[in-house]
Amino acid sequence: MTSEDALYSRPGGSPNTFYEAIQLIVPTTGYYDIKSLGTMDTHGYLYNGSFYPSNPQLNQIAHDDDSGGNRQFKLLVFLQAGVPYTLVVTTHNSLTTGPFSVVASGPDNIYFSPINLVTTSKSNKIYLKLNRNNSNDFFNSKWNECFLATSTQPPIITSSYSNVLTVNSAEFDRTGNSSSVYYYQAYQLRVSRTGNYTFTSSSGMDTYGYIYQGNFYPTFPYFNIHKQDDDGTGTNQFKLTAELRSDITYILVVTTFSQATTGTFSITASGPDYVNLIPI
Ligand SMILES: [Ca+2]
Ligand SMILES: [Ca+2]
Repeated sequence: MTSEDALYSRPGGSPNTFYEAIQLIVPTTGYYDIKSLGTMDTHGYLYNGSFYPSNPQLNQIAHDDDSGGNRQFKLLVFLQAGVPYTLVVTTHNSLTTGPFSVVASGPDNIYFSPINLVTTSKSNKIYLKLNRNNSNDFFNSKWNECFLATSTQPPIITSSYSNVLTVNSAEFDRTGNSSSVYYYQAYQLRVSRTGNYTFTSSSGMDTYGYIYQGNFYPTFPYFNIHKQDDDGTGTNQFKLTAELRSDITYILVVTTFSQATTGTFSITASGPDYVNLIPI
């Protein structure tokens, strides 16, 4: 869900919620289970045929808010083979954006097709996991390929984190000389899927970023460095691209090029799965 998505007024709910409309069709008639995964509070609506944002109750046949647990929708619906339906994913609150996934199970594949996905970056945002056997542990089964009709790329999931460096922040001398003061914010960094991840800063400060593998020792700043970068974005902002393994804990350290610099910053992380950053 991004700010490029369309807005509408959710029935009985918040005005100005972003939504994604996804066309679906099944080759076999039967009960299908469709739910969202993510951290946003989602709603799911199913429509028989087309969805009209200006009249969102027309054609509606199912709606759910939180049956999937963790504020995720879960729709158990009886779908007729060969009949086009529209799944609308939106959020409980206004103007909410973030990544989400849709997973489905049933007696056969569900074929999804995005309706209002207009850019390639957006086409990577939703991915779907299907299980033909409808077994109880399908959430633990392997991810299939992206089922979005327009996507040939693996999913790219982006998350953002903001923070501030102040005179009360932790300090170290990133040059290792113990003679200078650089404020920093350290994060415990874990991923649940091994792969290449990119971390980019955005700030009025000239930032400097490090990824440490295992422990970070402020008095030995060169020890355990996995990646470091100063100006990889070309605008004084760091851009760290690194392969991260799911079985290793890393430390991301955000600091500055010059000494004793304070200010706000944000970090955008992208990769094949969610990135969990915990300030430490
Ligand atoms: Ca919900
Ligand atoms: Ca820099």
